[in-house]
Amino acid sequence: MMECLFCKIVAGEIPAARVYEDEHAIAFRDIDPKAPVHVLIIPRPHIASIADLPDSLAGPMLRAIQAVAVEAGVAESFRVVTNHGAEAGQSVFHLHFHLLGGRRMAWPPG
Ligand code: DGP
Repeated sequence: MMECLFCKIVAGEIPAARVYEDEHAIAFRDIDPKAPVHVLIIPRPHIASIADLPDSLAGPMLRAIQAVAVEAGVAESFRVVTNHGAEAGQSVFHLHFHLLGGRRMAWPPG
């Protein structure tokens, strides 16, 4: 899936401000941040969305999110969002979890 933008970031072909990586996942700052902390956590393999996430990666992705929250200094309070499908707001079709923090969050999201 080398036409995939986030696959290219995983491969290092497109630069990104990486803040975390392990054997399963990488995390980097969102190019258009919606909060003081806005990091995207993505699996290394190409997985289109959460609907295709295999059991073998579900736990590791959540652990990566926890680790990024600690490293970003927002472990006390943060929000995790993933959009599945264009109607829900997904624009990049490589699974990513938005980790947002550093400000008060409103509910419900738009
Ligand atoms: P979503 O709309 O849920 O699919 O979120 C996609 C996010 O990806 C959006 O918040 C902007 C971010 N994004 C798109 N292109 C790039 C890029 O080239 N670099 C980085 N760091 N983020 C990107």
